[in-house]
Amino acid sequence: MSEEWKWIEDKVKAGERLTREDALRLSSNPDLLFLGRLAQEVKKRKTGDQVFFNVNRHINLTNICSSRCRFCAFSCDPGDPRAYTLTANQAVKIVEDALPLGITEIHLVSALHPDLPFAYYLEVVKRLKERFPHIHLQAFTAVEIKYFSDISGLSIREVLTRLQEAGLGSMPGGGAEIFSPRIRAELCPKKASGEEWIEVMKTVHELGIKSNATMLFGHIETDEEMIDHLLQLRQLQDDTSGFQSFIPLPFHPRHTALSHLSPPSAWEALRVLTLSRLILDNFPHIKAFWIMLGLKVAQLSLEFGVNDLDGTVVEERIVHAAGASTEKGITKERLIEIIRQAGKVPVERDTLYRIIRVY
Ligand code: V47
Repeated sequence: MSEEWKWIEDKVKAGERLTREDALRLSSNPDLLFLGRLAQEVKKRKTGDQVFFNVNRHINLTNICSSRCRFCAFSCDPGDPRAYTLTANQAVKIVEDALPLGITEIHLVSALHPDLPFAYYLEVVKRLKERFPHIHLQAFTAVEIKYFSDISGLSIREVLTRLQEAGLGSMPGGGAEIFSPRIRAELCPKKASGEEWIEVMKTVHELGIKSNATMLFGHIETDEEMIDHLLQLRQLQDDTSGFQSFIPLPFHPRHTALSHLSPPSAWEALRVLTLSRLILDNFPHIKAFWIMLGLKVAQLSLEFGVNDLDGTVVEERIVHAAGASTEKGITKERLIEIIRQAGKVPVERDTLYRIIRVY
């Protein structure tokens, strides 16, 4: 690497925090292998050669959604032939069927359903926890929590406390998209703003609930908007330390209102993963959601700052509605093989990153 970029190498080696200006400068560097080496250095410092994975089952309770974000091909209006809503019994049955896989986590998200009351979500959580007390329930995005507050008239804190009492263990990082008001006005004007997402997460962390954070990239965002998204997350993490992992999600345009856009390339995905690892110095884990990245890019990402692979999943609906051609799930054995092939040490974890087994 030329002298021009030595400053960043020095900063990363010294463990110094990147400024907004540093991040912007770095985002203009097209040398992906250089970025990857830097990100890998940060990752090694945090978790060595270990790569975490978990055995989980994703469940989407309904696809009927009043938000109808332009990037989403999964949601639909009531009355649409694709519309479905699971009963609590059906959700229980789905988990029962997944028990032989040895799942330790249920990843449960819903949509902004126009008619279902908050009591429905509480009931599902309660039933799942009663029936499967040993399985961790990671449920509902910050956007949904804000919506539950709106429809129930309860405060955000009260909504969270009731869900916690019913059995919620932690929260996924969805609904963050890109915090920029320009992007949200363009893509998802009907749901919680970036500021509201951050406010909800602040309360989540204050209550001692751990969460993840995501970013949807590869649509109409600029590098500046992406970096500001990362910096807002870094600031909140400084304040609360409540985030466990960060998951950049590559946009899949098929069947969405943005189907004229090309999906982000492998190069772009790896670039975003490396920048995330370098900027989010206070996040313990950067996670590759292989379902959206594709297994091949997800495996390569283990050389570009990623230390966590999600997961067995079993059934995924959101990006498969948007044309994803990946499998909907994967076996634990295959995840282990993929990590080993990349020269890393597979570590099965639970949702709170406690080690279950090192392979
Ligand atoms: O918020 C929606 C994204 C998210 C599309 O926290 C799309 O561990 C690509 O957040 N193309 C939901 N992405 C999924 C999510 C998630 C996934 C895995 C792990 C975790 C975690 C969280 O999916 C939404 C949105 O950003 N999304 N439509 C699309 N067409």
